Amino acid sequence: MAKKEESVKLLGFWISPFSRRVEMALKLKGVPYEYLEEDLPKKSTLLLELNPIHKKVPVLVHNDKILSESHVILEYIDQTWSNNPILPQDPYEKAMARFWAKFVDEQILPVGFMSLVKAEKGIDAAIEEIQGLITFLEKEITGKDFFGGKRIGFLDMVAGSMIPFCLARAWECMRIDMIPEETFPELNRWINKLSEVEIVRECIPPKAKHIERMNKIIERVKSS
Ligand SMILES: N[C@@H](CCC(=O)N[C@@H](CS)C(=O)NCC(=O)O)C(=O)O
Repeated sequence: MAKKEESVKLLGFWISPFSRRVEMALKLKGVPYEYLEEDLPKKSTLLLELNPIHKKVPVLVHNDKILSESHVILEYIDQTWSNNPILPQDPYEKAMARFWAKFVDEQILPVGFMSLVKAEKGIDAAIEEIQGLITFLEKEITGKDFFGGKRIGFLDMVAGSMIPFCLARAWECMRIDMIPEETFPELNRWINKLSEVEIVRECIPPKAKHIERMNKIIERVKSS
């Protein structure tokens, strides 16, 4: 828990999966924090001052320390508040959690959104490519409750904020069943379990409002 004199502030944006995962971590640790909502694509002067390099949310301000980039922030939170560990202790498992988290953000996200919406090689080719990537996660979750084992951890926060509660909503707008139960039974089981976790439920964007905003973003990307 945060000590009394500590100040923890999070600059975020409601539909940002990167912000959502940081909130999950703070809630899991029971750290009190002040949430400052950005209004993207407009950016506050505060955001530009705190994150002049990337100019993106999330930004965590812990007392006089400023952190950006969600994976870095999650690791910082995990090491600063040691209760309810987020990353595995075992060095190999820790490295693997980081590896798969990068895979989600750097490979699944661009193909699962931009390439799909643009569909330059056709929609079927884009779906096949995304499902090929998702198959790796299906194998990874097989036999486990969560990626983190019995409880949610680093990869659950990264993949959970990104896949079921962000990309899947874009796929729904496009009427695509990207993760059908028959093909991805283990991932569907994981998504159902994740949806029951209190802190996850508290952090995911309200669905109807999210879908409405996603439709607008998709239209903007299509016409760009
Ligand atoms: N790699 C960053 C990505 C953060 C990110 O892309 N944030 C988006 C919101 S979802 C943002 O602030 N975008 C503003 C912009 O690109 O100008 C992280 O893990 O935190």
